[in-house]
Amino acid sequence: MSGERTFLMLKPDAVQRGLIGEIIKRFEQKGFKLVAMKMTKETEDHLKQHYIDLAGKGFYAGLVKYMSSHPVVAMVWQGKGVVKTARKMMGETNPADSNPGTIRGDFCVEVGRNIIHGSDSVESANTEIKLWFKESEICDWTPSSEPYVYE
Ligand code: IDP
Ligand code: MG
Repeated sequence: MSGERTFLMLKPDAVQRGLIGEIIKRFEQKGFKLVAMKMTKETEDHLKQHYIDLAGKGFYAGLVKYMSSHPVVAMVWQGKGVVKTARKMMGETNPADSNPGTIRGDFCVEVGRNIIHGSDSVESANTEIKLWFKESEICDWTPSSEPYVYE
């Protein structure tokens, strides 16, 4: 089975709106494997680092403030093609452009309240996983369903 991993985060809006279970369910039912998860409230510095690529954007300061002011659910998911497929399952950055059936298409309206973060490449996934989790927090396990998800 693939060792590819992605970093997914349920943003404050997902937590406050009671959507944690609904969103996790989709990745679980797809067949991806949850290997790390924690509810956490991180510092502004941590979120600045997480969103460093957006540092030049007008919304950067507000985004960092929002994301560091409330708890989020940080997760690592593993599976074949999980980085790209998770992004497809999430929908577009702007919920208005997201198809029904995607997470952002089904559960949110505005770009600043788009409920979920997902790494956009394997490289950024590796960087983000290192930023959010210690190696000891990541659980290497084999689901009994594995032969029924992968041939
Ligand atoms: P992504 O989350 O789909 O990868 P990015 O372009 O990486 O999108 O932007 C990161 C986050 O910044 C978005 O998920 C959204 O919360 C926020 N964001 C992006 N563009 C805007 C904007 O135009 N206004 C407000 N917030 C934005
Ligand atoms: Mg992004």
